[in-house]
Amino acid sequence: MAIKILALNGPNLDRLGKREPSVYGSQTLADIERQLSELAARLGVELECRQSNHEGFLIDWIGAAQDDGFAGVLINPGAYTHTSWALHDCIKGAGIPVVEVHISNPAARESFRHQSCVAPACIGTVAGFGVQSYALALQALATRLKA
Ligand code: CA2
Repeated sequence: MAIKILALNGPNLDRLGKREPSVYGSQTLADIERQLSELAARLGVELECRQSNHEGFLIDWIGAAQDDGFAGVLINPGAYTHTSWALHDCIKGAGIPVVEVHISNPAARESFRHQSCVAPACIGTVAGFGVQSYALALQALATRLKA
């Protein structure tokens, strides 16, 4: 059975490519998801991509991921990264590895972005490599799941 990975994007990431290209690049979320799906096929894993602006949807999806047959999760939680202990708790209880992804490097930005609520619950974080952060995170997670 193929390894299934769930790729989640949080609030405002549906607007990528439309604003702030100097920080987040000019690719849209659809571009990123297409490239990530192509990479997943090359890596021999199945990928499902979802986005929500609502914290509760992200929590529901992570909470159900293992029962839904996913072996791991990639998540860019957007600004919930810095506020959501609810996401932290659900990642802790997910039962499968979760990797945090960021396009920018939050540690090099405003001080309110320096804390990640989700990082302590994740197996790792990839940040600061532009949209390539997603590909690096997928490669790392797929390697971990195949090991
Ligand atoms: O660097 C990242 O990936 C972030 O998760 C992006 C979040 C930000 O709050 C985090 O600190 C770091 C924000 C995403 C908002 O993206 C927009 C893109 C275009 C237009 C408006 C927002």
